[in-house]
Amino acid sequence: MDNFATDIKKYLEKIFGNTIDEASERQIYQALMVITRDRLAEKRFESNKKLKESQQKRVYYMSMEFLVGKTLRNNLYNLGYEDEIKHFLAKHGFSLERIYNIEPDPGLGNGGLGRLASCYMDALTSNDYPIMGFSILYEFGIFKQVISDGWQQEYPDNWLDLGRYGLLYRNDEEIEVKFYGNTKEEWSSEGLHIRYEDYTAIKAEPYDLFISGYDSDTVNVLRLWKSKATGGFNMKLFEKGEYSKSLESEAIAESISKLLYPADDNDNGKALRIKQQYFFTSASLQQIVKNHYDTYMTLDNFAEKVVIHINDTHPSMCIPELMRILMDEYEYSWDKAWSITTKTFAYTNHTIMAEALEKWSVDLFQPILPRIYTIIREINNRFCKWCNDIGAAGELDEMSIIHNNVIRMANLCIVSSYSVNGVSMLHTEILKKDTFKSFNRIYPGKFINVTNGIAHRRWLGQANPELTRYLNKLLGVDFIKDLSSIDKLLEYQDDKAVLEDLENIKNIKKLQLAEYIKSSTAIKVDTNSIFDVQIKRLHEYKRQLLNALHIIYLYRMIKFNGLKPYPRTFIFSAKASSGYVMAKNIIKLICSISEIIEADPIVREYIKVVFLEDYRVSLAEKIIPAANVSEQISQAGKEASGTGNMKLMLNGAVTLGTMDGANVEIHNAVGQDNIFIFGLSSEEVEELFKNDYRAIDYYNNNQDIKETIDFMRTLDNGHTNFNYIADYLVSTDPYMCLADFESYKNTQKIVEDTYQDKGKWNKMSLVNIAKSGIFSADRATKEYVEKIWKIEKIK
Ligand code: 475
Repeated sequence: MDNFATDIKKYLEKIFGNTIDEASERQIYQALMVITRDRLAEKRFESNKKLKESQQKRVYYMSMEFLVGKTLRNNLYNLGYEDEIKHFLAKHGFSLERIYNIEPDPGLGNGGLGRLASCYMDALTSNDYPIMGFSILYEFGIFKQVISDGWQQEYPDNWLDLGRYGLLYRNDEEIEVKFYGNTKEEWSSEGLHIRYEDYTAIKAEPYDLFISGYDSDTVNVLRLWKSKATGGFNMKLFEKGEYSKSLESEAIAESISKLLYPADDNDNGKALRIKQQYFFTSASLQQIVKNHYDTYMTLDNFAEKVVIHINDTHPSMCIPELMRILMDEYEYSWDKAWSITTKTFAYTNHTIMAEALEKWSVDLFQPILPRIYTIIREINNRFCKWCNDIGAAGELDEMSIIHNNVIRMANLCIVSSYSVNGVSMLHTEILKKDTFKSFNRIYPGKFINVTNGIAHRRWLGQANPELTRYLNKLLGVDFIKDLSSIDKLLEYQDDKAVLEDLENIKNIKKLQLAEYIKSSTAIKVDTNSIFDVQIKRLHEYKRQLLNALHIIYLYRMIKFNGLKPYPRTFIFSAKASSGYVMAKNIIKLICSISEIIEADPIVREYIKVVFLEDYRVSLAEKIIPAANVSEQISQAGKEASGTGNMKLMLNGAVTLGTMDGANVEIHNAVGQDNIFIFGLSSEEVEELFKNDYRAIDYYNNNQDIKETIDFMRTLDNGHTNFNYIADYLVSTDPYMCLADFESYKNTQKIVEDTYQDKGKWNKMSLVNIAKSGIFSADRATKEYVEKIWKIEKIK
């Protein structure tokens, strides 16, 4: 550590010509980022050496998104340097906390799927497993959200400006990726050869982000590819005097890694998205195959040494790409290549929403990736033939990979992977019984469940140091190392002093959040009120609208019916995909309610609504420890798992939710008495849907719903009214907010009453913390290791 301090001083002298006492915070930040990165690079060298020597099996985790969150705190925490650096900097008048704030959130993801990938990288590294992540170095991550007059506006997130110091450019490992052109089949005495001509080559430049582990010697790598035009600009065009055209093609090449698509459902039909997917999967596969070949001088044992995990279908072009490399570059026959391929890939599905299952039209796909297309077509032909042979031809409408001139990527993944998993018990059941039921019949045992988990070291250890310190002292077990030991807390469920201590810690976190709320929205909130939190992407199926409708109900009851509820602060934070009109309208509705309540001297004594802009990992880290109620109110059957629900529980919030996704397992863990469940079950939702859900009947038959919706129509602050949303709720809403309203409203009342019994509430909160062990990413990744990957720790 002495060294670390010396390194900081040296860096400041060398790069900025400053002593530490002359340095700016910005300079200290850069020094810390670079030195930490270099320390990790050294550790990486050692752990990689062991990995090479052991020749053990490795996992490559392919994901279009990794929502890594800030790295500096995480790395210093994991390396065990945090306290010493804090003191060293304090001696020179700097606050480490302020330095941490300089780092931008690397927003290389949209939401749950991307954050899950990062939680898993962290957990696997802490547990010494060999994993390497691959993704794209988006120049612009998820947009910055600014709320202006209640409307979401999107601004570019130029995270590399300050974020680049954590990256190491590996110019020695550049790779070329080819697009467009034509393939020619050539027969010779040695058999069929594919010649690929007139293609456009693009360079993939690798940038490595080191992933540290907690109290471990292992350092893993997340490799991010950046696209570059080959050779600057097109010399042929340049010589012909077509300067601007030559620059144009350069701009197109580099646009591939320009930005992250900001939709967490799927934007079908975008050529740039296809290029992004192929760009990063091809570069990664070429790298993986080369590494393997350099080590073993053969690819025959590829599947014994390599697992490639595909995080949803976005990286599914890995599959035909491996086939292409094996056949076109290493001269394997189809059958041999297929045998290797089908033993290499494992696929996780994260969604059953039909519109989010990726499909590409052949007309769009084929010209961009002609060779990859012919391989997919051949996989499909052989699959269809096999289905005929086994008597499953009748189900090909559901199962064929290419159907009505559309390529169904999930089907490609299922046919080609040795393992397919869902992300919660309920989700996996729905995959098996409904979404992919024919596949489940012809591939018995291929579908398995691995319930999601979260990196508790970040979401408790770092986000809530107050609670962590307290539990450490109280329990005397190292639950940061092993979260399952946190269940020792159950011994204190009737200990008044402990329950009060927990309440006091919650209040400290509420106070901190209240200060943040005041500074960012100017709204003053009462920390004695219930902090009721719904934070997640904005989606109709997640039903922020149901929450808003209930708030409007309360508003009306307080204003006109003398209702005096226990004070509550409803906290929302959510980004809407930029083209998602309804989602943006819902944000506007929530912001308008917030404004109307603030302007009402009576109502604002009881309820407040806060919409915090720019939801991101670092904001979640502020909100979650302060929450009393965790709103997980998706329509049953729609949320594959949820992971925010686990983070909130871990920090002592009590779930108010439907029987959906991992809520079901939270319910099983804490028991009926420590959770608030409401609403239709997923079977009941299905039933009602089949029998023609008629929202208007709920409006006509339920006085509260009628009055609330009528009142919603009168909420007209200036130029906006919400007739549009009211009409939707009483007519087409497929997520059936009205069907669950009565049950939600009643359960909200129970939440309110329970909260006032402080002893009871604190005990519920304690049980939630104590039972959160199974939701650790350590447990989840251990299941991947044992059930799917069959890998061992680095020796
Ligand atoms: C589920 N993102 C959560 C979480 O398993 C679940 C889709 C298309 C393009 C880009 N991003 C996406 C998702 O589908 C996604 O985030 N899914 C979420 O994955 C982790 O907990 O229920 O909605």
